[in-house]
Amino acid sequence: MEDTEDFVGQGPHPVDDDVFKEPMRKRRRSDRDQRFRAFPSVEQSALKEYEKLESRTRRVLSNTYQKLIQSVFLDDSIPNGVKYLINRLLALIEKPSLDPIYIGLFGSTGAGKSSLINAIIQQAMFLPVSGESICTSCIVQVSSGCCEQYEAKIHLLSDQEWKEELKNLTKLLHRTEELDREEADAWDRDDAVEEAIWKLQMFYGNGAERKNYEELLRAKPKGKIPTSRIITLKAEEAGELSVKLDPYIRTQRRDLLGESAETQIWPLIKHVEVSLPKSELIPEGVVLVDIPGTGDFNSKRDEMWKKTIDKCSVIWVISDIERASGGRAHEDLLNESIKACQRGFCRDVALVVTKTDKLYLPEYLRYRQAILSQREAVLERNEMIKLQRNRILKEKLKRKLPADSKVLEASDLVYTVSAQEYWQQALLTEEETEIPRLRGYIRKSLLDKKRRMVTKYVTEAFGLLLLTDSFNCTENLPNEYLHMSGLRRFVEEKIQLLEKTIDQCFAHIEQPLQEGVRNARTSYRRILGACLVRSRGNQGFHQTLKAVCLKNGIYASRTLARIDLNEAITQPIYDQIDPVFGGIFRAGKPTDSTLLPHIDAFKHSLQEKMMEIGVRNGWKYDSYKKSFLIQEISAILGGLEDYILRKKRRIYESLTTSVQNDLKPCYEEAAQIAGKKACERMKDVIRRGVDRQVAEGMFERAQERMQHQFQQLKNGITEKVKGSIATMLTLASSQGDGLYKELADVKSEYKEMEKLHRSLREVAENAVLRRGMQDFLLRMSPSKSVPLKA
Ligand SMILES: Nc1nc2c(ncn2[C@@H]2O[C@H](COP(=O)(O)OP(=O)(O)OP(=O)(O)O)[C@@H](O)[C@H]2O)c(=O)[nH]1
Ligand SMILES: [Mg+2]
Repeated sequence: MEDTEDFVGQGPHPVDDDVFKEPMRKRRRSDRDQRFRAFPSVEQSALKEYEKLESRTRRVLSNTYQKLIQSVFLDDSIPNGVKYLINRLLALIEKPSLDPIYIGLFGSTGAGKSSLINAIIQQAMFLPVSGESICTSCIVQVSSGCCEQYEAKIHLLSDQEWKEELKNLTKLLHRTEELDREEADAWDRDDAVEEAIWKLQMFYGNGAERKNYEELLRAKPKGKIPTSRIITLKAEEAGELSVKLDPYIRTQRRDLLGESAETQIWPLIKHVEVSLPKSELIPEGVVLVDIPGTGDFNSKRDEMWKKTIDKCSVIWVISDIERASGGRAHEDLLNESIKACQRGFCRDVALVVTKTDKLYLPEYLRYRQAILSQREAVLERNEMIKLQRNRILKEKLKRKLPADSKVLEASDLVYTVSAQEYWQQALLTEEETEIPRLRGYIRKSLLDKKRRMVTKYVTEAFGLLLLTDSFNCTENLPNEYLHMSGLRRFVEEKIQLLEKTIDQCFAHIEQPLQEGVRNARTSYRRILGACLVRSRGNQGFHQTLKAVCLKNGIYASRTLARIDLNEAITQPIYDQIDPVFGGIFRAGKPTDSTLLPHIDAFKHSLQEKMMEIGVRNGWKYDSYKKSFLIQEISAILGGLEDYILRKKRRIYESLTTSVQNDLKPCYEEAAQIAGKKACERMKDVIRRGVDRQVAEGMFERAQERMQHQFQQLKNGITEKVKGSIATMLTLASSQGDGLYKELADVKSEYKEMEKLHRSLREVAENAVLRRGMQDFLLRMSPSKSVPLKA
């Protein structure tokens, strides 16, 4: 997709912007215009229309709500039907407008993540960057628009969380005296230990590393810790905030023990949130997340690291052009992102290759016949990389994700950017640095999400208004039909059928799961062996191994590749189930194994039945009751989708969780080992422990647990459906049963809501139309000589 920023202000507005002649106060209007400054006019119009639709829907809902509560306020008892209605209205009114879109920048140290964010937000040197050592120390979230100033919140570990960290750090350093000379040397070089010592010294001062847990609990920290556990920084200017923020974010060098107040609380920092004033460049509602490294030794931070990845709806895997292919770390990061698509909310993965300006021309030209300038060479290489990486990435995604995943439809999976050239423009134009293209990507993601959200919101609101209005409706309702056991029986049968379909759909996982377990049984020794050796040998490894055991098989630090024994030995199972698993939970084309389309089909069959009943009973064309039933079914089953997405993660992780659980005693035993040959003995305990567990059916248990999770999901789905539909039918058929009462007149609200619902289509059509016109104008424009890509 081509970026459209050039277009701003170029052409006339193709379509009258104000499709709804809304009597809007002046101030509010200009406020909204401000918020979309980041968008070119075409996208701006679409976003504004969706915002208008949403805010007007909210207004209608609040008016209705007010009228309703006024009309029942003095009643002794409020009928159940009305209660249901009031609760639903309130829930919808209070629903937050749009959860922010998290865009995760994920990459190894030095890849250029922070530099890229600085370029995107157009603030050179805002986040600290460094070419020499690991720079960003924690997760940093950057967003815009929430306040007038530049603001940062530094979130610290809670007291409890720090105590847990302290316990682990001291355990890691424990019994060092028992080491013999050789091992003491190794110990010195161990990363895990160095980091632990350094953290304790920084927080409590020199000598802290020799104290035990209880002593440290009584020790007084050097720095002052705010009771709120949040430090807030504010500034008028970006530069000013950047200076204040720097010591909190920048990784401190271990050889220079900082004495400043900021560095003293440094071991406590969990993550940092930065918000910019309204920005021209990143729209409100978007959060760019700088996710450094591959996890953290502290469990809380490590959990956050995973959760942060999972909450991203877009992940950009950032990699230095010189290391864009191959490289263990790069592959790990890619795999982790793909996993996030499986278990989390991620819908989109892209590869962003950075530092494209770095090219040594004589070297590049050696293998080329042509004579190229530096610039030509850079552009040529960019194209080549795009082609090549696009293909490789697609193949990889295809192996892991179902064939028609949304990600695979994307034409561009690869971006070649230069943050340095964005500022210098010595070689490339701004366009060619592809920073504007990434901004376009961000805007498109936001627009897509807004469209989905508003459509759902308006549809649901419409259903509620239908129901509210039907309370007062004099339409002759065929209550007897709704009462008839026929309809209930129909629904029951359909639910049974749904249950069966879900079973069939989940059954697709059985075979790959079994296959995976077989593979895991034959390969776990080899995998474990590979995890337990390090290229450097045992030297400096045994404390890391101890850390692995203290953390039940998982060790993550800023400097080493993540070690996760549980994940490693279950990987053969994941290799087998991944495509099927993704297939079950994806949205899109219905196949036997896809869950959501089955639920959709269920929805349609119920809705059809309602229509049929309506026709047979001579309901008017847009009878309230019929429409309400149809809308409400959509709302009930729409809510189910979120439920399923939330459960997905638990199911996916059940294999590793189960294995971790089973291996816990063995990790605990190994963590106790110290003294001579500790490393070998630890490995031994782990190997034997795993052997024993495997013999006792560890993988089979993991398989069972996953199957059990699937069953639970099925039960959850059918129970929810049963409950909601029963309520709905009771409501729909209960007029005259004392559940209903004459309510305030909401005719005008209903009419307005109906209009808003209709204009949903109009807005979508307008967007398509505008886009087409813009493309046409762009093609016609003589100033735009750059050919447009298809
Ligand atoms: N030549 C060139 N250098 C760049 C570019 N982008 C970043 N760099 C340099 O690469 C180095 C690392 O950049 P950072 O932005 O700190 O990398 P990071 O991914 O944030 O690294 P960590 O914070 O350690 O995870 C710095 O010296 C940057 O100046 C680029 O487009 N071109
Ligand atoms: Mg960084």
